[in-house]
Amino acid sequence: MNVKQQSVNFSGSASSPAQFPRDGAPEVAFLGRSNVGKSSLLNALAGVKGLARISSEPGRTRLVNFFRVHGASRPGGGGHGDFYLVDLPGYGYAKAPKTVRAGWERLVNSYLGDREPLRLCVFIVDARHDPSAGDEMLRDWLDHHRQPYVVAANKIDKMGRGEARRRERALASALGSGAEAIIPVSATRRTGVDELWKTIRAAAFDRRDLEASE
Ligand SMILES: Nc1nc2c(ncn2[C@@H]2O[C@H](COP(=O)(O)OP(=O)(O)O)[C@@H](O)[C@H]2O)c(=O)[nH]1
Ligand SMILES: [Mg+2]
Repeated sequence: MNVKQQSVNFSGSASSPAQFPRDGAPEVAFLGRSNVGKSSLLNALAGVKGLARISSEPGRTRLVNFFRVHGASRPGGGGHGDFYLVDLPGYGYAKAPKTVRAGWERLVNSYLGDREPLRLCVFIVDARHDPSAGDEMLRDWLDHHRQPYVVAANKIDKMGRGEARRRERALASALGSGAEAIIPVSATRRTGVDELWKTIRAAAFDRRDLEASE
């Protein structure tokens, strides 16, 4: 990829589908429970510290945040273009009131069920733990809406290599066969971040999204 030409910047927040972008640029969505490292991973991918605010108050972010990637290239050549990284609100914050949870379900379900530009979901889990009830709910939604997704198993810096491999296998069997791949990552150490970025660009730049210029 041409690192010099690529840049990522915050594009806007939405509290309802009416506020989602309308330019039709492809989207790759990030989903996972609160505190799993979603913002950290977005920052690691963008290479910009503090782009997606790393929250010290889990559960507070209830908006869908759009980050526009400018001038990214398709892995293996074949063109370049713009797309959005979409940061969806996290789930599983125990103290969240019922009304907040219901609002989350509505917003995320409407996004997953009816978003034409969506090309891939990055489902982030904590590599150390088996899927939570919220993770299983999200997996069922992704399957139900037939959304392609990869699992990013984050925080592998907290374990050795043997344990990381064991956890990868455990997550693969716990999450079922719906995932296209399980990618072990560490947002803090940037482990696996390049591989994830490549997967994201390949999905975003489906041939139909590319400009004619090569
Ligand atoms: N050890 C470790 N900590 C991480 C990693 N990614 C995120 N964190 C920490 O986990 C906490 C939650 O991160 P954040 O990105 O705000 O999670 P979000 O709620 O999913 O957006 C923060 O204290 C991060 O520093 C990682 O790969 N390894
Ligand atoms: Mg966050």
